[in-house]
Amino acid sequence: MATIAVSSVLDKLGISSTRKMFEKTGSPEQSLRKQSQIAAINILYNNNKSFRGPLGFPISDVIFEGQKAYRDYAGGQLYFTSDTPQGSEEVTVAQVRFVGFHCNEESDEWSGSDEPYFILSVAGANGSNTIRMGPYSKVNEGEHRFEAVNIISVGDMVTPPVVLGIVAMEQDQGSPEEAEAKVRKVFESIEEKFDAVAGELTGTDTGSHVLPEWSRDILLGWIPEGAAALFGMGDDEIEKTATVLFDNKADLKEWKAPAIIGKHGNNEYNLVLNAGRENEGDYQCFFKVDLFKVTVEIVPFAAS
Ligand SMILES: [Ca+2]
Ligand SMILES: [Ca+2]
Ligand SMILES: [Ca+2]
Repeated sequence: MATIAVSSVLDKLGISSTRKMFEKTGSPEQSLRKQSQIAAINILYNNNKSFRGPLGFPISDVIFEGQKAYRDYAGGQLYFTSDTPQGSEEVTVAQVRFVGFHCNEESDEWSGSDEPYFILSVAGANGSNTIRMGPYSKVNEGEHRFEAVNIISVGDMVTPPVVLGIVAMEQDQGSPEEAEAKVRKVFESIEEKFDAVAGELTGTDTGSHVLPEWSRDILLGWIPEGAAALFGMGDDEIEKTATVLFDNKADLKEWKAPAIIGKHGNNEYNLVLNAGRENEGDYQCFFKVDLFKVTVEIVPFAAS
């Protein structure tokens, strides 16, 4: 029977009473064995950097099935098979690829064509990356450009859900490098904010979303910050948008990426996002978003 020495859990929590352990788990479970298992799973989660690590946010409470106890996370699972909790060796990570754009409408400035560029960022609870595509020269209404560039790749080990941010700009006299650096900095500050709250995570909310409300605020809060950072940059801003991907608990349980919509050039896409503003141009951006399973080493329970 999977069980755990209560004393080892109390030791690791630095407390001496089981009543305190019950308070810490916040679970209504009455069984001391089950309470110890919940506490041990939480300890193992923290050993693995809680939501800043490969497991990401919890998508279930601790579930008891016969002698088994486990908790599902966006990235993987922590469970008991013997007397110490263990982690799944495979975790789920997200990949987001930009496959190009279509110009629905040019700006109304004097030149005969536009020079759009796209600053693309992906941020999750445990990582972020920002790239810039363009400026593309001489873009006219009705034209396509084809790309196949990952914003985050499997190797970046970013656990879903993620936020995909698009800052679409049109170059005139400004510096795309500078704009990119400013957006990158805004996204790096998201990670700093996450670091500041890591370790305070308790319990789960019960909705269908994976992202707790406070994390959603942090992940989407970059839009006003980005607006301030990019103000007066010399290039025209077309639009800033943010989309949350893989935030549905059911999708992560079934490990499901969106269905393929079609091909842009030679590359499949399963996500189309629009970026446009009246008189500044209008673009459709094409993406392929995926979930992959990768092997990871879970820091063991005994490590703390
Ligand atoms: Ca034109
Ligand atoms: Ca221009
Ligand atoms: Ca312009």
